[in-house]
Amino acid sequence: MKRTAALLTTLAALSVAHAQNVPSPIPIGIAVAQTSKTSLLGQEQVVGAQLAEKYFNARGGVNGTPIKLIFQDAAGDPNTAINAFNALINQNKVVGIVGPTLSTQAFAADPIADRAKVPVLAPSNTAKGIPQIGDYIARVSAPVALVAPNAVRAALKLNPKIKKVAVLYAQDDTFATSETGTFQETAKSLGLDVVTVQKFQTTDNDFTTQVTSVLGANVDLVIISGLANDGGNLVKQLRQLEYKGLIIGGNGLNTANMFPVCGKLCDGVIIAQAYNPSVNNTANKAFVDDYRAQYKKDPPQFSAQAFTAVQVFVEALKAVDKKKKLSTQTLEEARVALNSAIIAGKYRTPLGEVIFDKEGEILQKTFYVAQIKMLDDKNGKYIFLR
Ligand code: 1QQ
Repeated sequence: MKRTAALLTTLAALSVAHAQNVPSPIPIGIAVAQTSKTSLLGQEQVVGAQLAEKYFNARGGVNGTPIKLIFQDAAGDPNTAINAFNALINQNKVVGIVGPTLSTQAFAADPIADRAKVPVLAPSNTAKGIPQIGDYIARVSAPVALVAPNAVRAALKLNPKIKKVAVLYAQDDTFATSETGTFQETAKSLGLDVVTVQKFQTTDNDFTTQVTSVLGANVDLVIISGLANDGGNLVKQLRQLEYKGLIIGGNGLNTANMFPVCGKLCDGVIIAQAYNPSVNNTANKAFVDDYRAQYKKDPPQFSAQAFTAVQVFVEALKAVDKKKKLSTQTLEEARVALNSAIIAGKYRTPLGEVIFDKEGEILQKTFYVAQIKMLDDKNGKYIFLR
């Protein structure tokens, strides 16, 4: 028994001594929602990341060494995100992680990567406080506090007579709770009256109680902070019960995968965007062309943000590799260097020019607003208002 223990200690010491160098291809982890209801958002991220892998590998990868994306399904819960992060860090030995999909998950999983000194690029975590989770956490998804107000301003432009507002939010989602705060402050600062605030759960399907309150309050704008499935059902039930005014959806409703949920009744929903397919630079043009060739439509925000996260990793890895060949660096060494390089770089991405502040917060200049135009029961498109 004692001998076995001694042997194990020796083996452990040996494996530390032979700490692994960065392999070729260079493994980058992707931990987004591939299953669960959150996959309505995550599927678009998978596509964006894959397009980036193909695009950058076709252009020499990291100074001649290809990258390889390794997917671990982070699904929709904090625990499933934690499992995906652990697998990527300890088994797949990735240099960095793109993920998870939800802020709620990020608050649980990011501290694990931070403690392991593995850089994380959040592709869609927009709640307050994400980059502040730790030194190794940065995001390419602009904070909701900057993006969401644009939707309220756009709604007022469409209907300057708006006065009374109803606000609804999913109280079991950290992001939705963060976002509704922003929406409510914005509405008030623009002189609107928030006459009712209704709560729901992301797992709810029946919104009769909330819709009845909204109709009773006689509002001309409804603002929803939830996720795609619950948000879509809420839109549907508002329209079925004859709510006629404008509807703003938050970032959790920002996917074409919501279209089959509310069908034609999704028509007219206004959603602020951190991406516009008309961004004029090389990376975005290639991204839009590749996406259109495959899906016959314009790419959505979540795909563009995932593409951008992979791009930032690739370009920061190039900078690290230039200083010292990645193949001669241990994984631990490379992860630390990569983290510093991310913050130091400047990137021309589908989102436009991306730089970070020293905490890892994205400094993005331009935001947009789009309105859903349904073409039939399942398909629709985003018309950009600005
Ligand atoms: C967050 C979000 C999600 C709703 C986008 C996938 O913005 O959780 O922060």
